[in-house]
Amino acid sequence: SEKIAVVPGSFDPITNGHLDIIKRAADVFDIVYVAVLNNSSKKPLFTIDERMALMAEVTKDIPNIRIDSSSGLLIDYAQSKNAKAIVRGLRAVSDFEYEMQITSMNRFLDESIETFFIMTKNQYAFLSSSIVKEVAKYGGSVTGLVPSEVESALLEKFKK
Ligand code: COD
Repeated sequence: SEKIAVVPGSFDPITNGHLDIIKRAADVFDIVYVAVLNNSSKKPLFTIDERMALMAEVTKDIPNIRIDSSSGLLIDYAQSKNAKAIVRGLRAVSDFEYEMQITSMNRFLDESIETFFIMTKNQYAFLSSSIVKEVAKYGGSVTGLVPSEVESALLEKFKK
């Protein structure tokens, strides 16, 4: 049967680090749902629709990827898609504590859905949406850190 995975995140906006994780997940699983979700502890810059549109644009050449969103719990979403796996990316040690918390909570809610971690490539180890937004906000260049579509969207957002 088809192996289905969900790659969840805020993706506000998608960076090359996220994109790398998504591509690597799509190499392993038959179908990958990229779920653009709200993280209640973050205040988003882009709306869910804007984030989904950017995500669709930069993944359009990968046939087994589906872009989606949900306003509820990740685990309910994963169940609704019949997913066997949740895939997360890991950067530095700093991600570890937080990822452990989410993973054990999701396992408590449904222990049949396994969480897998893909370790970031060295060049993306210190890359985050927040740092990209910070630099773009003050007019710095983020070329090479995000897809060009995202770079344009950031320029547009911060245009005075
Ligand atoms: N290299 C590799 N991986 C990276 C990089 C990078 N440079 N940057 C980020 N990542 C990884 C992150 O570690 C994460 O795995 C993924 O990419 C997405 O990152 P973010 O920051 O966009 O997403 P988060 O961490 O804000 O996502 C949190 C969720 C939205 C998944 C979470 O809040 C959630 O599940 N919300 C829905 C409600 C819910 O179910 N809550 C209970 C969860 S216990």
